[in-house]
Amino acid sequence: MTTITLVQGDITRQSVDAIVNAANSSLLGGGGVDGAIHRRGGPAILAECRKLRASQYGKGLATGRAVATTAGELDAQWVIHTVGPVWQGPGSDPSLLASCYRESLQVAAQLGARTVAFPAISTGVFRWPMEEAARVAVQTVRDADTTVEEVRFVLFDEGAYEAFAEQVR
Ligand code: AR6
Repeated sequence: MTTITLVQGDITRQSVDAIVNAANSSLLGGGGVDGAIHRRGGPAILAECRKLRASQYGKGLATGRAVATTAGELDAQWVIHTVGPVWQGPGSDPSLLASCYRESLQVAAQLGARTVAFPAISTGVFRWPMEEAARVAVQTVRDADTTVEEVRFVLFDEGAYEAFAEQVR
């Protein structure tokens, strides 16, 4: 049984086995959580991302998929990079967003991670409405059959925290 916990704060300050990054398909960094993770984690993360691009991810990481690297100087063993879908307006298909959570948990379990921190994937630059994203995130984690013991959602601001709290109640 996976325990879901909620924290308001900065995901790069968490002590967990794996930190999930809301990346883009290039795997080569960006703004938001992605920028923060690379800044605090240091150059080792980008070095591994470049190796992934030079080997099995020559075309980048597809939306909804996940892949792990070192966590560099973060207080974690791994960063799991996943690419959320961009919001296309009302009626957007949530299945690729659900896939991000499911695949990240699969990668985490394969690595032996017991504690995993997630940001609210796709709710920043990719514009997914927070309430909808929170519903998909919490439901997908609840439905996952995983050996991961704790999923910690790390929400940057109070609005995000409240949206997730609404789903966990
Ligand atoms: N800790 C926790 N949450 C954070 C942090 C942080 N340090 N910083 C931002 N957030 P975003 P996306 C929240 O834009 O929408 C990047 O450029 C933020 O408030 O990071 O999936 C990538 O390279 C928001 O609620 O990710 C991609 O190009 C949530 O994290 C693109 O953005 C996600 O916002 C991905 O967009």
